[in-house]
Amino acid sequence: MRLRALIWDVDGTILESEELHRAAFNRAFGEFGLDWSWDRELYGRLLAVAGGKERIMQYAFGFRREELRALNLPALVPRLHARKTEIYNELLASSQVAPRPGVTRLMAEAREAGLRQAIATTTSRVNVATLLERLSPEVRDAFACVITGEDVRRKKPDPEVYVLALEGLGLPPERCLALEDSANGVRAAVAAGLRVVAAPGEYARGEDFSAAAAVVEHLGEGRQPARTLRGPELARGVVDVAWLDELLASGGVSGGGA
Ligand code: XBP
Ligand code: MG
Repeated sequence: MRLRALIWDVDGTILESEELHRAAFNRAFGEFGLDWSWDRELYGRLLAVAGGKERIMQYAFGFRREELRALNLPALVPRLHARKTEIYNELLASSQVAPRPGVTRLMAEAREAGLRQAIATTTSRVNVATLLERLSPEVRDAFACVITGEDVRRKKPDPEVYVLALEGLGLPPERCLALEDSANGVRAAVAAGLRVVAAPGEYARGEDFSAAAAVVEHLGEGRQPARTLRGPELARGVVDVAWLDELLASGGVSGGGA
């Protein structure tokens, strides 16, 4: 089998978590006495910037310039983001948000097939730890390395996080596949030499996935078969190891929107 490893994005890919992030940001703003509130439409635009601290800075400079003088952003943003992260982890630990269809199935299948697995995310490390706590032990232990926002100087669409994940796996990109939900994430993985399967997340639908080797509705499982939006058909209604290996061997079809 050509395929040796899967590299997983987190937010939007493993689970639809951005609504929990958005709620955490808004609650932190309120606790800090800021009359900032990110609705879905604005948050969808702000997600073009990966990384919560960077996103807050982008918002302050882009939408609250008149307040900048009164705000000591370099001191405020780290404290504000640290509180947001605490709130996010409380929400994640108590929420009913489950992994997306097919995610835990494919993680377990990949482990059974002897594939190595890694995580490459721009979210904060503690967020990933809380998420993994919610997965079964055999799935949680399947990850050979976890690269997070704290491990990189430049976040997606920069390839750094994927380059570090490949180093952690000790594998060349040609033997791996990345799983992503956003155009930024696809660009980061492709720039690291990887082929990518995109399953557009709730905030990323309509983005440009032309650089992905294939685009699917989601990864599919028993009662929730998945459709291909671009690329090889899912004959069994699911993204499984055999389909991924064939995609990699075929050279992957990049190009053409989905
Ligand atoms: C998504 C992100 C993160 C989260 C917020 O990460 O860009 O910034 O939106 O988490 P990915 P933080 O899709 O790469 O998993 O506030 O911890 O950054
Ligand atoms: Mg993502």
